[in-house]
Amino acid sequence: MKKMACCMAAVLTMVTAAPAADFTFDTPSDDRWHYPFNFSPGFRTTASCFGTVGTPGFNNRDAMIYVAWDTSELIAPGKGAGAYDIQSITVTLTNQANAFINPDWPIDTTADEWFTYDLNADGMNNADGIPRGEAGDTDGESDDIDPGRPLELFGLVFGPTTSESTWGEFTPFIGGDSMTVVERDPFPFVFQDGTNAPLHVEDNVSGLFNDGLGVFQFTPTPWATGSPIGYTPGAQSVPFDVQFDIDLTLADGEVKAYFQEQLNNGRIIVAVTSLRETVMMGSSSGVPSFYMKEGVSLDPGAKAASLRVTIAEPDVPAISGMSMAAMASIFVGVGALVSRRQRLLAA
Ligand SMILES: [Ca+2]
Ligand SMILES: [Ca+2]
Ligand SMILES: [Ca+2]
Ligand SMILES: [Ca+2]
Repeated sequence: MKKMACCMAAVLTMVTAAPAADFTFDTPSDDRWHYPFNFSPGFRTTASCFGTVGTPGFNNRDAMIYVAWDTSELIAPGKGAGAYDIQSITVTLTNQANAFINPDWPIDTTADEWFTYDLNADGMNNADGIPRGEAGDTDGESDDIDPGRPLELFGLVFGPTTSESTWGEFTPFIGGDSMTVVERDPFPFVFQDGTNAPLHVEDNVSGLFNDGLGVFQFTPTPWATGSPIGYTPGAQSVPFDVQFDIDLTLADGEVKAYFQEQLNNGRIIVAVTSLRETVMMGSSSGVPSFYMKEGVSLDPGAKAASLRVTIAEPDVPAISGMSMAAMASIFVGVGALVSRRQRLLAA
C-alpha cells in the first residue's frame, strides 16, 4: 500500500504541467477614455494616456483608459472564483499611427520613482540637478534616469457611486475636473504590502487618498508595464501594439485573485495609465494614444484592445488540471504498474 502511494505521488509530480486552454477576446465590451474633458465617453475612437503632475485640480494620472471584456461567452461565470486557475493574462492595445500621426513618445518599460516628476510645478524635473534628499536639493526631485514614462496597468476598485456590475463605457466620469481634485470612481489601485488593502494610485505622486492607511507619496508597482512591439519613436507611420503581461504573482496572489473573481463575475476590467508629461497645445504624438473599439476603421492595422487569458483546463480538480479521461488513463497505468510490481515481488 505504501509502495502504491509512492508510485501515485511520482506520477502526479510528472503531470503537474497541466494542460491549459487559451481564450482570446478581440473586442472589449466597454472601452473608455477616463478623462475629465472627454465629452463622448463610450463613443470616442481613440484614447490617450498622460499625466498632469503639478497641475492643481487634476488627478496626477489625468488621462486614463478603462477597458472591460465580457468573458462569459467563452469562460462560463459563476463557478466560484477558485475554479478559475489562471495561468497568464495578456492585454494588448494598439497605438494610433498613420501618414499624418507619427508617435514620438520614448519607450520606458520600468516604473519611475514618484520623486522624478515635477513636484514643485516649475516646469522642470530636478532643476537643481541634485538628487532628492542630498545636500543642496531644493526641489525634492531627482532626475528620471531613463527617458520617457512607462505605460502601466492596474486593477480597479468601484464605489462609492459606481459598481462593478453596472459600470460601462457611458458611466459618467468621476474624478478631478480642473476645479477640484477628487478621487476617481472607479479608481486604479495596487494592494498595500502587508495588509493587501487597496491603495489609490491616481495621485501617487501628490500622495492623495491613502491617508487612512498611512500612505502618502509612493511609487506603486504596476500589475504590468506596456512593451511596445515594432515601434520606432518619431518614425512610425503604421499602428503598433503595446503588450501588457500581467504579473499574477504580485501581492501574494491577490492580483490573481482579483482576476479570478472577475472571471466568476463574467467580465475582466482594468485601467491603463501613464504619467507621461504633456505640454499645453503640444503635439498629440508625444503621448501614447490607442484605438478604442469604435476606432478600428480609422487606419489600416487599427485594432481594439484585446485580452488573452490562459486557464488550466477547467472542471478538473486542482491537483493537476488534467481532464478526467487523462487522469483515469494514468491511474489505470499506475494500477498496471503496481500489479506488475506485486507479481514480481510475489515471484
Ligand atoms: Ca468605447
Ligand atoms: Ca520641478
Ligand atoms: Ca533635486
Ligand atoms: Ca523614465
